[in-house]
Amino acid sequence: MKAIKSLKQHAPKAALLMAMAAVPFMQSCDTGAPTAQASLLNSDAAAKVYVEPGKHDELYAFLSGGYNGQVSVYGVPSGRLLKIIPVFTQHAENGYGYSEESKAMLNTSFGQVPWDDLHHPKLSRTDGMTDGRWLFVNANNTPRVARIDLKTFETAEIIEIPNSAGNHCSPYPTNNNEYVVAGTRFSVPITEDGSPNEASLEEYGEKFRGSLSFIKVDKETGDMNLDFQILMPGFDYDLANGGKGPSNDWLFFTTYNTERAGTLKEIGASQYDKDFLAAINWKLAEKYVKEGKAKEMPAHYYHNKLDKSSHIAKSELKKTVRYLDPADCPGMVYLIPVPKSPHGIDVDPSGEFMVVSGKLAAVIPVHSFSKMQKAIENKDFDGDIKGIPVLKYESVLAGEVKEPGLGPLHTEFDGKGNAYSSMFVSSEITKWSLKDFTVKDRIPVYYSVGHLVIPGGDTKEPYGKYLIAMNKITKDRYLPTGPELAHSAQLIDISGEKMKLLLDFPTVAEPHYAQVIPAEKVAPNSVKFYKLEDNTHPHATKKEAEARVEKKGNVVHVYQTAIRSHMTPDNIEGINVGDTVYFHVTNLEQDWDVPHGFAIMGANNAELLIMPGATQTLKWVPSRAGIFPMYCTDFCSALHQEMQGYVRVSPKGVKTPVKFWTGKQKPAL
Ligand code: RUQ
Ligand code: CUA
Repeated sequence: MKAIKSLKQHAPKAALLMAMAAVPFMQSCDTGAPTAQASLLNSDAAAKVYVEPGKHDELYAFLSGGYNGQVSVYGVPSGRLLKIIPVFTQHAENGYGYSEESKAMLNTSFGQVPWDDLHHPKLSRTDGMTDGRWLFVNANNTPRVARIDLKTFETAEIIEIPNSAGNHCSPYPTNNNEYVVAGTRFSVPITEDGSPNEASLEEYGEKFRGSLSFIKVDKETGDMNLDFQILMPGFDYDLANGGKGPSNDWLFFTTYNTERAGTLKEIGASQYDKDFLAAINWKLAEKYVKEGKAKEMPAHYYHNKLDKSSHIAKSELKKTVRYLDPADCPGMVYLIPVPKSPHGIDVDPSGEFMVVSGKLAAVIPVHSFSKMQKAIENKDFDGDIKGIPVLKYESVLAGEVKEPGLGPLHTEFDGKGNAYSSMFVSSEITKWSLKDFTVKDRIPVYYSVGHLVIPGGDTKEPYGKYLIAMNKITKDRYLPTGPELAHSAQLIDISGEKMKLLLDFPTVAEPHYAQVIPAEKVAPNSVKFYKLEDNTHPHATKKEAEARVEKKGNVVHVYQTAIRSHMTPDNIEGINVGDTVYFHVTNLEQDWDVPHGFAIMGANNAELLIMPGATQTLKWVPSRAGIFPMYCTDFCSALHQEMQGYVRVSPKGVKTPVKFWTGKQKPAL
């Protein structure tokens, strides 16, 4: 452990880099192996996380699922998993991305993309505080931003981001969701005339550029619209966050690879001692756009929206995007040097401090917003890059946190003058003071923590009390489950001077960031069922008497209803091998927590899980003749097991008349 401390103080950057590469995970320098953890536990830890059966948790936590492309919802402090919300990945469990209604949600300019890598959830805001209306999340791989409606816990909308590759610093809202911003991690060749985005990889330095996208969010409906982009130098844009209070009009983005290395970035992007924090005055950008400074370029991207009353997702192909060039927009963008290869940028609740966690740096630099403004006023510049002034490091610096640990990644705040930073390499959380930037406490986490989150810790008034560390590596923390182990979250009590570990809980796939909000801001608005009378689905069947089968040529529409405990019709004939059959199933229930499922043998598809009052459609092309059972998959009543039926499939060309019935209903022609 000593070796690491001295390394941290004296070793040149290259040695630090090597040490980091060689030490994928490590226990805390100060407390040693996990065997020492018993003493770190609150003596009353169990009581603090115990939520009596039947009682609700105090907070909702929305954790990103990383490479599962979904969001998982937990109760805090219990760590109970409440729901997985499918967003960018097909979810066979409820038919998301498989049903005819939801398929379009995953449309992109590359076709239907059934998966993505979701990193950052951000709650919508009103006056700088989370309001519990929507959750914005990013797709890293095929650049997209989604909005989840927290009334229904459903993905309401997905917008693709053009001129982007690796949509990592995304989606970051301003204090009233005036904009949700998304920056590209990979720079790409951007051709303003619409010719193909192709260039020699050897021309990285000259031709590749970065883009920052500004998505406008409708105040009432939450609907997103890509308003404009800012074309930036070809760095890699990593993370972002909006200002608050005095810095309300600004957004900050960390950049790395300002060397613009096109290959072997682990070395190429670590040449310079400093990279940049890009500060963007979004109010000014908005003004420039209004004044007509934005130019338009051809683009090709999808915008998919779920219609609330029909529950059908519809896609729109967008063909242009507006953009601003910082060189034409004085005062809009500044670059602030930061120690090389920074990761997170987090703004403190007062809006004065911008904390930049440089994973390779031995200190955590804290920049000052007021000093930044002064430096701009005094033109304290160190030249410019493509017309963007570079401010002097010392002119903006408020101070540095010394010896925070190794590999700082992200910082959040408790609203009581303290900041908490995650240390990936030394596997710990470091608490430090915003007054004098000195370290006050540290606690080991198991292991290799990425993001951390404090309820409201990214707003102007954090709710304090808890911190959740989201760890990349679990190793020995749980019973082994073969080569792949669950990632883990750790709940830490931050209400006192000393941090105390309360609870470990496994997460679904890899949590990156999370958002935590008091339950009372979300729970009262939760929709219990959809009103049947408001269902505008063109294939809805609102009464059993209207259930039917219609066949034209080889296309069959089954208008089916489900109610405890039968489906109508439950006997169907007249379908042939190779027909395209659509089961439009309407759940007639008007009661909370009574979904019905629908599955049919051999379907090359997922099931449907139909919410009360909604209609969902399963497409099925039978490949062989025979009798095909279908049934409800969700145990909905004592007679759930009886909620079943048959479909007869006749060989191709055989003219079996179309007939359907349920119970006493007479076979109809
Ligand atoms: S990242 S572990 Cu994808 Cu938010 Cu920092
Ligand atoms: Cu409906 Cu089981």
